[in-house]
Amino acid sequence: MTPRKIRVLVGKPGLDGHDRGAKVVAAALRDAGMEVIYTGLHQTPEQVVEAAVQEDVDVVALSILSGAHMTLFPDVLELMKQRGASDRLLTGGGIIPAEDMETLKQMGVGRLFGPGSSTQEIVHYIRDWFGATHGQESLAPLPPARMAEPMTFEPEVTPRRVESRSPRRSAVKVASRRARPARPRRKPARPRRKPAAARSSRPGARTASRRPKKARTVARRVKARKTARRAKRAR
Ligand code: B12
Repeated sequence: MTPRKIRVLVGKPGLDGHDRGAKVVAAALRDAGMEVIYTGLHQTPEQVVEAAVQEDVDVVALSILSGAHMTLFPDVLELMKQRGASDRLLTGGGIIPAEDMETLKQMGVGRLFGPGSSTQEIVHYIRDWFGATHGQESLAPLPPARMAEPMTFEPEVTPRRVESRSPRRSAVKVASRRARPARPRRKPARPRRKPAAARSSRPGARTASRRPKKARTVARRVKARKTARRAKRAR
């Protein structure tokens, strides 16, 4: 038999919205040379099994973090039997207690993986099952490991050493600061204007010039009105 790609359906059955694990596992299986179909969120067991039959996959891999694994795995397993797909592997992972993993295994479900499982372990488990079921000659070699992309972005938070001003606190503490591009240097400030009193040689200019312009105009008008009233009375 000629080697061929392993076909995997990654399914998210039920109301579970945790899709990070499913996407991480799907990406790891794809990087290991498998053909991966991801169903997306909120699928019924019927939809998952229908997609598996239509796509003729070797492996049905479910991700369940909602706690509904004891209903969803047996439902999918039963539907796979009904659709003549019981020779395919049903595996998966998520938040599944060890005793539930054991019970599901007794029912015919494959190995299940909990939080923190290595994706390489998952890849090897599926490859081992495929090799054992279809013969080692049907197993395509693993593609070369993908090199990690070099980091091209600036870290958002950079440590900064801050001198503490308080003698009671430790002399130096480490604070974090958002990394910002360096600000352009400010222009040197213009020399401040001399106060009006210093500029003017007129006596009394100091008090007058200190008042705001509007106040000065009002004061002048009041004075003029008073003088006019006095002149009227004198007449
Ligand atoms: C991130 C997170 C969220 C995010 C989800 C973001 C997203 N898009 O995925 C948000 C904030 C949305 C969220 C919401 C909720 N969450 Co939440 N969440 C988590 C948290 C902290 C981490 C999950 C995660 O992404 N891990 C990282 C991935 C890479 O790991 P993983 O999914 O576990 O996948 C690994 C394995 O499980 C396994 N695996 C998983 N899937 C598959 C599939 C296959 C095919 C295979 C082979 C292996 C495999 O391999 C993966 C690699 O190691 C967990 C706690 C925890 N430590 O697990 C709680 C947790 C899953 N959440 C929980 C809960 C209760 C909720 C909410 C109901 C809270 C609420 N009351 O609103 C909601 C439900 C939202 C919904 N619509 O379903 C509970 C679930 C309890 C349970 N089932 O018994 C947990 C366990 C927290 C807790 N300790 O109580 N959550």
